[in-house]
This record gives sequence, structure tokens and C-alpha cells, in this order.
Amino acid sequence: MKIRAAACIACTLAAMALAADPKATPEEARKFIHDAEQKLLLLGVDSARADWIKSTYITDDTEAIAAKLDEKAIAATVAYAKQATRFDGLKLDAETARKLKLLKLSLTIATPADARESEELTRIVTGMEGTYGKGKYCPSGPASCRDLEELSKILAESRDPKALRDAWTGWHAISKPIRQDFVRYVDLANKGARQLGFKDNGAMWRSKYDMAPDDFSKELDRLWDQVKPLYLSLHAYVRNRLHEKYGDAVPPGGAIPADLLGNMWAQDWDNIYPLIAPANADPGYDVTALLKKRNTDWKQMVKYGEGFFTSLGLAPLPETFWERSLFLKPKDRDVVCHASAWDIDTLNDVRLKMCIQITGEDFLTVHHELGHNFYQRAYSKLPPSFRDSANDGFHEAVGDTIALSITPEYLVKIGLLDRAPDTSKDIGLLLHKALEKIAFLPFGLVIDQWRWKVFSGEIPPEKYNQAWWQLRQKYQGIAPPDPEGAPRGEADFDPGAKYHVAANVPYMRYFLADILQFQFHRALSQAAGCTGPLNRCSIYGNKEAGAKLNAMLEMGQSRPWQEALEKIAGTRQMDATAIRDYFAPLQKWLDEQNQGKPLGW
Ligand code: X8Z
Ligand code: ZN
Repeated sequence: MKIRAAACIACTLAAMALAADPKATPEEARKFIHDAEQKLLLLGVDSARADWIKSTYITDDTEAIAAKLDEKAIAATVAYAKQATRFDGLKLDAETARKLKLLKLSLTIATPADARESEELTRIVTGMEGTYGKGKYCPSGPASCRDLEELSKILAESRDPKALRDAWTGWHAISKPIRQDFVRYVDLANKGARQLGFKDNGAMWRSKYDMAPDDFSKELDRLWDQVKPLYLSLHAYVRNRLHEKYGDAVPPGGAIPADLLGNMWAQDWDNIYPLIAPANADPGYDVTALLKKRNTDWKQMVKYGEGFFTSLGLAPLPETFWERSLFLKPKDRDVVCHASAWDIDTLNDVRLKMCIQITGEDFLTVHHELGHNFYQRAYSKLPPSFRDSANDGFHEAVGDTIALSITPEYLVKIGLLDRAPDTSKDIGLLLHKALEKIAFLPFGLVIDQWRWKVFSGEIPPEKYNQAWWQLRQKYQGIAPPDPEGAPRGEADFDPGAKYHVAANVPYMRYFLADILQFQFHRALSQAAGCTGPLNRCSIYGNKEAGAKLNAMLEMGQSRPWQEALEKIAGTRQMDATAIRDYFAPLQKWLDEQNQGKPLGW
């Protein structure tokens, strides 16, 4: 018989001197979880406010205060999770049982019981994110400093191999000082997770999916196998084009250097679309240029995003969203520019934190972030324990689902584009989308494949970087930039140059979201009566699709995610056939282009 994740954790906890209390009653359990919810909500709001200030104004003081309040909230959660084992094995109503289960699974980091270690861990996590946020590359003194936004612009726009390598290497030096802290963080986070009954911190992360952690890993393998052919075709096509452009720096049967793909982490490749666009099927417009031509400002970008959600029948964002968010990078201080959507009080105080630039990429990111905010508002009426997404992949998928509806016809409707290209240009549109969504798939997998192995000890500190590049090669078929005599080594800490690694944010959610958003898009497009090709379906203004989406959003995490998926997509399984359907015409085209050329690396 398969033992479900939470039950198994409870057994371990029960075996650890925290045996279930034979005198405990269901009534006590209900009261216990109710009290815990109220107390943790208050602590959560305090820590969220401190985190907000720290992230929008990085100083030693804001970091120290945020770390302290985070520690308080985490330690209280850990204490409640341990106490909750009193009720293990007790027959409870479904709602109380789910709340208790979620309490034990709610943390992304568990502080160890030792007060000094608990303090040290939260301080380290806050500090690593701060180091990332302040990161700059200063090749020749303070006046030459460039931040991530400037370096990313070089990666996106330059075609000069030297400039690309320089920007890439410069950014990847910011994480060297994080390495030592990261080693300690791994130790302490594992300790905290073990005290909660998990094998290690990675196992704790894998336990959050309403299925046994090992089954979850198998699901990932299954999904990856479903989409891998598509990735291999795209990879081969891009490699051929880049070989034509850069010569033997891009070997015809090998891995692609990571600095030539238009993005600092080679996680999406749409910035090199102009380099590889099909000659006869280019749609003939570029969203960045359209936004600039209309003098779109940051507010209008966010209004476009909000307007999409309200067109579906969802309530507009509250006034406080506009008053309290951070929309632009301040000139006078360090902030964490990595975009995020906040839910300070889990009621109405939602915010966006983003350093908006007027580009097509940020146009999509705004929709991504607002997806989080509209989800947060939809589940705010539920009891505190259920105020989260069905699983974390759902949270990441909502805004992206909406962004899949940004079709040429939609751009015409909102006045950004004069005329939609006819469907003979669809290969160009699909290729552009594939550079975003298909290129991302193995990257979405690789980050936590690496971290899970780090937490389990399979990758020891002296192999951090080597193992990182082995996995990047294995899944993505990419390699470090041409080293010019200085290969990447263990003095580097390349994983830490990615925000989520430095900031302790699990990453598998984005892989799941990449699959789920196409399932959502297909189902909502059907609800909206769209019968054309999926890449031309937009649910803009469609109230039926909106109601279907909202019904899922309003469930929060009150039920296992399989039920939420069933509600919106009519199936209980994550399934890559939707993303494959979407890109089927492109796959055929890519395979024609790749005739006689090697696949893989
Ligand atoms: O981190 C994000 C969002 C915030 S949840 C901007 N994303 C991942 C990334 O940037 O690496 C969105 C796509 C993947
Ligand atoms: Zn997100």
C-alpha cells in the first residue's frame, strides 16, 4: 500500500518522542488549528511587511529586522507543526485534517530548534538574497558598475561574442561570496527539515504535491519525456542557426555556449529570435517596438495587465495596490529587482515589486505577476490555511495562461498593433513562443535537480559548480561560455547567480507551470468557444472562460491540486499533450529544417 506523503511525515514525527496523544479529541484539534492559523497570520503579516521594506530598500538594518521577524514566524510554524503531531491518527473532519497536513508542509525553510542556529539560518538566507540584489559588475572602478538589468540588456541585444562573454562572466562573479554561506545554509536547512521529520530540505520541498515524494519525481520524468522531442528539435534548429552566425564557437553536434542565447541564464531564448527567424514566416512586429512607438509607460503596462483580468469578470486591483507597489527601479538605493507579487495580509494588501522596463519581455512578466495577485485575491475569502494555490505550479501558471492569450488579434483590440498578420506567418509566432516556453522546460527542471542533490549530500560543496554544469549540459545541452583559458571552477558559484538559488525559492514550480499553463489555455479556449489553432485563441473579454478560471482560483489550496485541475481542465493529471498540441505545426517545421543535421549533444 502506498503511504501518502503527509501520513508518512506524521509517522516519522510520531516516532520522534512526539507520539500522538491518546487523550486528544477532534474538538481540541479544531481549536488548535484555529488558534495556530490566527497566530501565524499575525506573525506572517509582520514578517511580510519587514520583508517588503528590506526588498525595496536593502540595508544592513532592514536585513536584520526582516531576518528577525522571519525567524519568529518560521519558529512559530515549526513549533505548531511539532505540536500538531498530538492529533496524528485521530479521526478528524476533512477540513481540519487538511489544515493540519498543510501546516506541516507549509515551510520552504525550517529553522533548527537551537536558538543560535535558527538565528544564523534566517540571517544567512536574508543576506544571500541581499547580496544578489546588490550585485553589480564593475570592470574598472565604481563608475564602471553595471547592474543585472544593464548586463541583461547586453545579453539580449549584443551579437559581439566578446561583449557577451564579458557581461556573462561579470554577472556570474557576484555569487562567489555567496558560496560559503550557501554551504552553511544547506547544513542548517537540512537540520531544520530533519527535526520536522523529513529526510532533508529537498525531500521537504518534494512533499508538497498531494502525492508521495517519489511519485512526484516520477511525474517529472514522465512529463519531461513527453516534451523532450520538442526541445531536441528546437535545440538543434537554434544550434544550426547560431553555428552559421558564430562559427565553430557553436559546434554542430555539441552543447551551445550559455552566453549566446540572449538571456543571462539561457533560460529563455526569445531575445535571439531576430537571429533565427524564418525567412518567409516572420509575423513582422515586435512588442517592444510597438510599446515604444505608443510611448507606453509603466502604468499603462500594468493597466493592460489588469484590464485583461477584469475583462474576464474579475474585480479590479485595490487602490492600495497602486499606492504601495514598487514599479520602477529607484535611482538612489539598492532593491531586489527580481519581479515578485506580494500578498502582505492575505486579504487585500496585494502589491507588485518590479523594475519595469518598456519591453515585450516585461509586458509578459507584468501579466505573470498579476496572475499571482489575482489568485491571491480570489482565495482571500478562505480560512488562512487555504490561502495559497492548489500547488505552487498553479500559482506560477495563472498569469502565464493569460499571457498566452496575448495574440496578434488581442494586440489589435487594445490598440497596440494595426493589423494582425495572417496565419501564413504562424511559424514565426510559434517559433518566438517556443524560444520562450520550450527552451525553458529543461531549465525549469535543472535548478532543483541540482538543489535536491545538494540537500541530499549527493553533490558535496567541492563539486557544486562541476555538478551544476554537468546537469546544465545533460538537460539543456548548454555549456559555459568559451573560457578563453579560464574554465569555470569551484571558486565560482554559478548556481548562486540565479535569483531563486540565492533567495531560497524552490524552482520546480516553473517547470510545472510551463506544462500546466497550456492545459489551462486549451481548456479555457474551449470554454470560450475558440476552435482555431491554439496559438490564435485569446480568452480576452470572455466571461465563460473567466468564470471557469475563477472557480479554480477560489478553491485556493482547500482541496488537493488534482481536484483543482479537474475543475479547470477536466482531468486530474498534469499532461504535456496540450503544450505539444500547441506547438505541433512548429515541431513538423523544425524537423524539416533539421533534416540531415544531428539532434542532441
Ligand atoms: O521568477 C519568476 C517570476 C517571479 S515568480 C518573475 N520567474 C522565473 C524566473 O524568472 O526565473 C518567471 C519565469 C521563471
Ligand atoms: Zn511567479
